[in-house]
Amino acid sequence: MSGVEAFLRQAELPGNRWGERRVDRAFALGAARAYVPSGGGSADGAQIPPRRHRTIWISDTHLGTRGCKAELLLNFLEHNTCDMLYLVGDIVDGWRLSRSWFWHASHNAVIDEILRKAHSGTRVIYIPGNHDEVFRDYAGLCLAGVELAGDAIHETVDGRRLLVLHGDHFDGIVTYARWLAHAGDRAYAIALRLNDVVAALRRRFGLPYWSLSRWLKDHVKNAVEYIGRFETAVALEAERREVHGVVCGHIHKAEIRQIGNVLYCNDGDWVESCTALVEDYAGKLQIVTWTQALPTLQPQAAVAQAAE
Ligand SMILES: [Mn+2]
Repeated sequence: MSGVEAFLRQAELPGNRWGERRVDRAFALGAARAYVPSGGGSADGAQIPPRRHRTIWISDTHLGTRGCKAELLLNFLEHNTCDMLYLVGDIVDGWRLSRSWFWHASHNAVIDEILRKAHSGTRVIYIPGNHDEVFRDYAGLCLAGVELAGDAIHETVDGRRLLVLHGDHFDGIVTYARWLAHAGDRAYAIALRLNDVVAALRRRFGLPYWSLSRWLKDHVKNAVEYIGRFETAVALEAERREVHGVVCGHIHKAEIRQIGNVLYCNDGDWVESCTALVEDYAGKLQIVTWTQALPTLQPQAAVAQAAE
């Protein structure tokens, strides 16, 4: 039994069909790497030193659903190291409706890579979201080297205190146009499927990845309003907790901006925008969009982007 199986069995997840879909890690990694166009054989990362960060935050990976960009996520995790890794909720999804449970070899590889980080010195803190709320019952425990928490206070290297939480608790306050901004709604699922069609077409024509659903969020008035209200609600909570800033996920919209006295950070997602929030050793916070960072690993992709 692998570490991750032990991890999940311990949690006694309903509808866990892990055993049926088990594949060995070598195959999983091979399949995942085959997805990324190799661009001169550099995609295996052998010659590329990983980028070092003090802290990485990722959320809304939605492993267990078709929408998860697990291959890109695995590639990101393999090329980026950190002292602390925060998993800010909605990491695994889909087990409540077993019909929609989708588990690919690359999804296993992502979990294995996270556990590998945990076992080789990275402190991994998992703050469950609404799609993986089953783990909320285990807050305070450490499973397979991963610390579970309801929320957390992160201190940056320059001494700022950041409240880290998923963000779904603010849904009750914010009720505008969730259909687009909230993962799990039917319209959102349709937008994501359309997104994949667009992505496949663009790949066919050698164009870089571009997210339709992200574009909609930026341009549809209701969604823009919803996102604004969500961000304000989260910032108010941070102010109430007397911290310098907040890191959350949930709405699949990466952002770093000042809201009043609070630095609002959202690490985005891995179903459409493929983003992470990172802190360097000077305390500088930054959003990494892995679909843009990839061309530096892949010369061919970089050419395609330049030609657009
Ligand atoms: Mn969520």
